[in-house]
Amino acid sequence: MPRAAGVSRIDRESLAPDAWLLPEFAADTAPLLLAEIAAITSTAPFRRMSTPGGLPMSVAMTNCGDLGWVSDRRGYRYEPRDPMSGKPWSPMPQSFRSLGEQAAQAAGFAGFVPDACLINRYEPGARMSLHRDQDECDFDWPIVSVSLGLPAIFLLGGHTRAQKQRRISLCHGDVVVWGGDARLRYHGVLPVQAGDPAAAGPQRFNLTLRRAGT
Ligand code: MD3
Ligand code: FE
Repeated sequence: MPRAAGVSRIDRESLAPDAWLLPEFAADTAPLLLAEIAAITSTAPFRRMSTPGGLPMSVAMTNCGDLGWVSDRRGYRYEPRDPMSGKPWSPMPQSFRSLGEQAAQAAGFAGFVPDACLINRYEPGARMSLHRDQDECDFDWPIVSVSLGLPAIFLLGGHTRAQKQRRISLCHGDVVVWGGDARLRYHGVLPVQAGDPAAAGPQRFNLTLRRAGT
């Protein structure tokens, strides 16, 4: 539900050292972000990539920017071209880049310029198991994540897989910045439940703005 004009709310909340939730930071630009996702996926459609073990992931993915994250039998890595078409990924839209820069700035990470954006699509039932993001060149840069559409319960773990996870709900327009000490924490997403399609249709999208190259 949109917030009434003039009604203030907390503008950032610490989730862990160096991890900041910016509630509804992307709410106003969400329609533009969704239009950009539609344009990107007209040439680089969402697809369910396989894990190195050969199982299809439940989350469908695509990318934009200079580099895109891919997974297949050969492993996880960043590639400058979409393996489905052999063509370079679409350039990162200005709206994605400036959202990433502004969110990082608001969380205290000045100078962040993303060069890669992984776009995840969760249909009801899709989930992401516990993992770390460790395929980027330099873990000194933060990752900015943007949630759109259906809400999800995010699992924030520790620095070992065994550490207990906190559950955090992420809603349409919420942005989280993961830097410094939080950058290599384990994390995952519980199965997304069906819900109100008003914001972005019967699905959840997540953008992760990253600096993957040097
Ligand atoms: C915590 N995506 O694409 S975003 C991913 O909602 C990924 O689609 C989830 O995990 C999603 O890799 C979660 C939140 C996120 C992203 C990167 C992180 C949390 C993170 C890096 C370090 C710690
Ligand atoms: Fe991740």
